[in-house]
Amino acid sequence: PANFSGIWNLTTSDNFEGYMLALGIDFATRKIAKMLKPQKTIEQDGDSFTIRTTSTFRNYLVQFKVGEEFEEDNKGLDGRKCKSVVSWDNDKLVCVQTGEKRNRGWTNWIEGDELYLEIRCEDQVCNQVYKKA
Ligand code: RET
Repeated sequence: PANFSGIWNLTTSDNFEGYMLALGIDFATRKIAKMLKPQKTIEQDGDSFTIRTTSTFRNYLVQFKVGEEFEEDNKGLDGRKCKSVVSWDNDKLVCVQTGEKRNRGWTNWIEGDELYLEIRCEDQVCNQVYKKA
């Protein structure tokens, strides 16, 4: 399958505000968060992943093995706990985050030197593009 390892810098982000609203993120946090240009640092060892989202404001860490359900606490985001599981859909990484929020999850894939990330919550979809550093 695909190799996501590397450092990726945000270039474009569409409807991050809608996604944050769906998560119930407060106004002050949204104002700061939408100005950020986060960086993703991905370490992939076969089906084991460490994905670090870092910014000047707040960081988020998620670690998982494809196909193994894990508890995700979403600390620093909305703080809700989810039972999450990531699977391969061809060369796309698809995460389903089961919890209080309906239709919550994300999909990650690579095209050339760009990383695409679609993040979903309820009826909101945010699309981001990251460029390889
Ligand atoms: C930041 C800043 C504080 C507010 C919010 C954030 C959102 C982080 C998100 C991370 C998603 C990570 C994923 C990793 C797997 O590929 C930037 C920490 C709301 C949405 C999907």
